[in-house]
Amino acid sequence: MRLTKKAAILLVLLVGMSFWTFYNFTRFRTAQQKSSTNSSLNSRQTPTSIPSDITVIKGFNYGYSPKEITVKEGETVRVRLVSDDSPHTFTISELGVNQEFTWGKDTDISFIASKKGKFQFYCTVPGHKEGGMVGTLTVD
Ligand SMILES: [Cu+2]
Repeated sequence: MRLTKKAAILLVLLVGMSFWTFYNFTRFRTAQQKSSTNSSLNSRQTPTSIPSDITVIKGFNYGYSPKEITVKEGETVRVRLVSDDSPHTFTISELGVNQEFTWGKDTDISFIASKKGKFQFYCTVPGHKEGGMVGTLTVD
């Protein structure tokens, strides 16, 4: 009877210790996982990332990609102009936009879509517009 009691106490102690060890191990693992999640979050925020409200437009001989953009009236339109090759311009006569951009020098511009309508954007470099370097900005 006394022996059984001793054995029971011993058993409770053993089980308790096992749980304690397992609990600490789990806590340690969780902390490790948390810190690795944080560091991967930080590395994702690179300074070269493009803000989501900037539309990237590529200019090439002879066209734009994309060649159709739709915005809301009154919106501030932010565009990053990227040239694949030679100098080009991004020009919208009706909205007073005329920006030159060239290879290796991405150029950010912003303008207000002040009136509704469909406006042609084009390149003023001689021969480019005629070659097909045109696009359409739709203001709803
Ligand atoms: Cu051009």
